[in-house]
Amino acid sequence: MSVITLNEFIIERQSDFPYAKGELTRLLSHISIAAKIVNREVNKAGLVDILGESGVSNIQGEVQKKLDVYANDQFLMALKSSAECCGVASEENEDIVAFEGEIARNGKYVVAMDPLDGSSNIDTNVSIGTIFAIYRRISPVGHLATRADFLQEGAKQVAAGYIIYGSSTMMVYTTGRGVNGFTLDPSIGEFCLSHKNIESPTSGTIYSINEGNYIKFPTGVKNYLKYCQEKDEPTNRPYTSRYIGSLVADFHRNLLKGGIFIYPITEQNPTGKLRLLYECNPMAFIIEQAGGKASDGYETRILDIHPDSLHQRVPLFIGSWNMVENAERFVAENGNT
Ligand code: AHM
Ligand code: MG
Repeated sequence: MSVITLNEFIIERQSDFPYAKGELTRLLSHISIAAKIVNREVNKAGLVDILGESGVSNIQGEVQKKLDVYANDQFLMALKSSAECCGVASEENEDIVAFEGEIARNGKYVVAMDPLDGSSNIDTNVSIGTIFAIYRRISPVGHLATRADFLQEGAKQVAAGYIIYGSSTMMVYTTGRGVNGFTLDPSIGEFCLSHKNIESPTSGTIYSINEGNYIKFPTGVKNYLKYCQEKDEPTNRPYTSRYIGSLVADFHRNLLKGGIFIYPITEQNPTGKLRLLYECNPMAFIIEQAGGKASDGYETRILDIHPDSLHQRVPLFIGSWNMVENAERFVAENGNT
């Protein structure tokens, strides 16, 4: 049986990319190496004293776990040494990290990332992930990266992807020519093409939302949930509720099976919880490339939102096209209440 590794695939597809000079190839390849290193640590996390809280809070006041810090360090190192990336915006760093040194300053790309998403699930052996978005810088090559390089609409992404550290480890990415998934074969240490040209079903029967926040949901979201739970055989309702609490894992399941993930505004998070730059935008790029839809629930496409700040939060409605459109309709009928 012939196996196509991630690196072979990236090189094969290099000519698809409008600026193909091997730069993006090297960048993606460095991300995949860091992913393997993080995967190794995730897998042995229960065995060594790496679990538990590191005692420092990130800028959003959430307590960082040790693996968050470890993953952040690994990806920063890999991106810096790729020589293609001049700076990183990470969930774990308040400001951008602009790489010093002539080689890095000559990099044409910046990366926004959540190095370890779903961190509340780390110490219970539940799937977690890494999410990344790659942009071409707008500041001049040869200089330090600037914040403006990262504050671009999601529609400007040149590539985006995620790694899911689950029952198996996968990397899924797009460069705007469809979505492909690679499963890590631990026996050879390579990501191998396992999910070619992923297309998300236009409709599905799964809805994913933290229903613990129900009382404070906008009326339109409450009504949509009631719709999901009502019996109606022609539309396959009631739907099934599935919520892991790791965006990557919830998204990945719904991408393959068909479903909708919603993180609306709540009392605790009045503008939504998930971060535009490194959680919503990359997932929105991927779902659109797979034939699905991503919006803020108020008919604004996620990829069209112009970011004002690095850690901006937005509501997220994402998944199968028909389901997202239907949920938007429920929200539109009730306004923002
Ligand atoms: P994190 O980046 O601190 O891990 O938070 C993001 C996570 C997402 O993975 C997940 O979809 C969401 O937070 C779950 O939030 P909640 O626990 O409020 O349902
Ligand atoms: Mg995180």
